[in-house]
Amino acid sequence: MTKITIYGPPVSPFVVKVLTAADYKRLSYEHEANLSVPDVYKLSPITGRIPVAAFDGEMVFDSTFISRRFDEVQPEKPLVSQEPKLAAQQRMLEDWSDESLYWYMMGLRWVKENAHRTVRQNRKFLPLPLRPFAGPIFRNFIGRRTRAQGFGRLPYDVLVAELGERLDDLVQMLGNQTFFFGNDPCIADFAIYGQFSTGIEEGVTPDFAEQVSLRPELTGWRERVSEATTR
Ligand SMILES: N[C@@H](CCC(=O)N[C@@H](CS)C(=O)NCC(=O)O)C(=O)O
Repeated sequence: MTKITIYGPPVSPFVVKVLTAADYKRLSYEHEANLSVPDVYKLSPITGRIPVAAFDGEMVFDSTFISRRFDEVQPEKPLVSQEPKLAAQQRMLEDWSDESLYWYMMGLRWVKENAHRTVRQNRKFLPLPLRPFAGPIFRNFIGRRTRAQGFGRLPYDVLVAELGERLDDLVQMLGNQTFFFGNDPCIADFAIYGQFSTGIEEGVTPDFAEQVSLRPELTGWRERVSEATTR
């Protein structure tokens, strides 16, 4: 059996994505959640991002590559359908969640209404001597990325309204299905679930949490993913 260790704190949506995917597949793994910023660069020198996971000591970076590896080491309960067209749709929705929904959530983490909470939440990841400077460090190295990407430049009410419209799109896509692509969850469910977790937990982005809570179809779906991954 492959020995798997997943590295990264569950404050990251991508860490939650791989943890829930592994739980759904009933994979056994170790989870190393307590990493400092320098640890991240040591463990993940190619991207400098978490999650990373060790498979029998071989390091794999990026939540998408890690999840693919899960299906290789254990094909049961596949994260992507065997049917090519369905698989393409699942990967596209996963990618939309990782590369687009993520930025709505990040944009809201760094608006002036929420940035102080984001800094407070992340201060613990800095080495002790740097913690007094957590505000400028995180605003400069992470917060400014939302401006570079573009969503960080949108007026607050526009960003919230656009997020609401994307959530309405998700409600439409879900329809009356149990999960986004039928009776079983797939990698797209876990990717969106991860973004929702970061957006809702720990009270950092109450605006994100409110937009989800206004849509009972999505809160119901979230509960079903949680049930499918509880061990
Ligand atoms: N595409 C990557 C994204 C990973 C990512 O952006 N991780 C963030 C945490 S949410 C990170 O490691 N940030 C640390 C940094 O930017 O220095 C994946 O799917 O794993």
